[in-house]
Amino acid sequence: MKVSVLTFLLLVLTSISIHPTVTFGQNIDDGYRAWLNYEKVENQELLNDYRNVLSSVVLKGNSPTMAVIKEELNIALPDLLGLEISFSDQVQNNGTLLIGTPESSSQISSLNFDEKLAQIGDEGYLIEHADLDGYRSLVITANTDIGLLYGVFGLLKQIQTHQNISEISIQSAPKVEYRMVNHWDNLSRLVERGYAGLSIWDWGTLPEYKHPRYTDYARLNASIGINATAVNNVNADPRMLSDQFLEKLVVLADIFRPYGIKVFISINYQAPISVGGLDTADPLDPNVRNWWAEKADQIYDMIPDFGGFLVKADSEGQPGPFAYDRNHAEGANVLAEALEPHGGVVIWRAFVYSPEQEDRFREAYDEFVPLDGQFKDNVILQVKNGPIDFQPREPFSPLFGAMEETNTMLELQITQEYFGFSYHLAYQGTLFEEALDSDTFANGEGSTVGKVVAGEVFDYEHTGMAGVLNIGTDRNWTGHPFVQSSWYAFGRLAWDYTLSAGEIADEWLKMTFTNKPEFLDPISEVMMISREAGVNYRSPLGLTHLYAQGHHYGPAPWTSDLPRPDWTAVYYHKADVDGIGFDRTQSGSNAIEQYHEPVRKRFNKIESTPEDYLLWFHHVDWNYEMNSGRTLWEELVHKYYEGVEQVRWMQEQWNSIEGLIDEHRFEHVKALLEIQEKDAVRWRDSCVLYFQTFSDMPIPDQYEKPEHDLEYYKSLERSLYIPSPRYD
Ligand code: BDP
Repeated sequence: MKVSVLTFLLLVLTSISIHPTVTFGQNIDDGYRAWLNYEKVENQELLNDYRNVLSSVVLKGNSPTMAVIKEELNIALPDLLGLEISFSDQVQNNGTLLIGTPESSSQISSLNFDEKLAQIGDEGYLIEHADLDGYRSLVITANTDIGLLYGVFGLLKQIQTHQNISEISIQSAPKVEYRMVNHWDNLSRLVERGYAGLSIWDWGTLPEYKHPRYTDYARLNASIGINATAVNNVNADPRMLSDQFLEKLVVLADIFRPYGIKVFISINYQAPISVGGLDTADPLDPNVRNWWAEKADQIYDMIPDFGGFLVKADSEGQPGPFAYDRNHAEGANVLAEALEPHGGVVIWRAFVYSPEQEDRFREAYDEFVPLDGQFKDNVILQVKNGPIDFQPREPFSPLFGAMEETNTMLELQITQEYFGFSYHLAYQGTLFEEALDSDTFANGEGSTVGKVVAGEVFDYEHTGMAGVLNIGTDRNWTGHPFVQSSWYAFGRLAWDYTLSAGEIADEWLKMTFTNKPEFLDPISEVMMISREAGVNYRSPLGLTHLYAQGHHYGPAPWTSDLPRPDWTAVYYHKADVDGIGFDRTQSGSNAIEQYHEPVRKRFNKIESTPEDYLLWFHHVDWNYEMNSGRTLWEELVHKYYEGVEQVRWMQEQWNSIEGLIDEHRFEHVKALLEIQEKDAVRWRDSCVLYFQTFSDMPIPDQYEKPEHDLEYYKSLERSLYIPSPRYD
């Protein structure tokens, strides 16, 4: 009997250790809480400090935003500090947190923060210590309740990242007006370039069912300063403007309002015909103008703080004003006119390219620069960071710095369309930082893209940054847990473009996982090299767009036979027996003329072009000597191999932190890194073997040899099923 009990126990124990993964019903960390994880502060000294400052909370004001502040503190502080918070009306003892505006709190107005408050606008906040009736208190104040909400998240971040708050004094305000996420969600709930499940907008159950996820979505966005969301795909279904969908939208707008988030929708330019029953969508037709004006009136009746329209027009087959011989400005202005009386804006995208253009790089600039000054003040031009399309590395789009009289905002991609979907770890913070720090020289040195976008170079009426955020119904929102970090980084940089990708990565890791240095040190390094690794194993040295057509996942540098040359890979790399790369210098397509000096001169000359951008601008001899002393061919091979080694290094680092975080997320990322390593090898071998057919040079001996021949890799393009394809 004894023996059998023992055997039984032994069996149970072994089965636990053999199957350590989670079973149904267990409370696992599935990543749903993202960076609002509020992990308990274990360090006793810090914990005491925090408790001393936060033992009671006084909230002033009764708005719905004050209610969500209370709710957030109720979620966060008990978890972080193991403390039930007591809310009171008055500061009564040391260690009170007082939250209010000068209007809602006479105590705050007596503190004379006027000068500071005058500098932080409607959304900024202050966190300060103050003596109130002889009690030492912590104060969060702002000009509006939304500012207070941002301040509360700001304070919680201090605690989540274990900062000393005994001497805290923070003044923070956003540098751009619209900090916006764009969803490419179809009404069918399939998400274009979405790799994390279905659309989080459950249109079928709206407006009746208010899924709790909508509130958590708002919390996550507000916590990083996002204040606008365009909820549907830029390849827009006209029915978004129908009464049926507008009623659903009202519910989302109501949920987001207390969090300071305005809703936008993407519109289809033909809507006056398909929804309105008119026989034209010509922007200069009086009936069309009238239709848009009435549509705007209707929307604002339903959603008084509606943000406006996001528009993809005359781009990739989307309808637009060209059909009526009207230009982008005429097309945008009719919408702007309709929204203007209500304070709305039109966000007009500049993502255009045309089969007639010899070099796709040039198209957006050529189409939009002649129209500078013709757009109404409530139009904002939304420009992708690079001239082509969210590639792993692009030089900055020359439109930044060229549109002196047209509000110009930046569009970045959070969803990893070109970075291995939700299967690869590729923190985009470093890419965003690189884009924002690029110097346009539009108004002398230091006219960075960040400054242009913040309206510090030209005097823009409206400013903004948009991030394409194709989150879905996956419990952790983004599929790969680390894609959350790019969402987080986007919000933080939209708030303040001067922050560094490194400090943001650190913050995110601490808030999402743990503050343990043994975890942070290696994994922040992993994050910081991850994007470069992705560049190296896909398209180093300024190569671009070597993807299999359609899904954009795997390599197909050999693609040559498609209805349009600018959809092929050979169009972009131009490899031949002499060399590789796209000549965009004066002797080539002369796209470099779109940049200001000295950028133009720098990219025009091979010697002064940074090697990371080399093949973006030059067709380079295979024997060209690189900075390392290697030939171009050797350097290219070296980079491809380096990319794979970097992924292997990332795997080692990740494996080394086992036990420091929860098992569920550990195992998930570990498995994804295995997929990434396999993919990286496939990318490397496909590209090196393919380019070798032109260079006719050997892969140097020190490198492992590709396991298969080129034909094999080509066959994978056809035979491998790629999950999560493009959904139209
Ligand atoms: C490309 C995507 C496509 C989008 C397009 C856009 O492949 O799905 O519709 O951008 O930004 O990157 O409009």
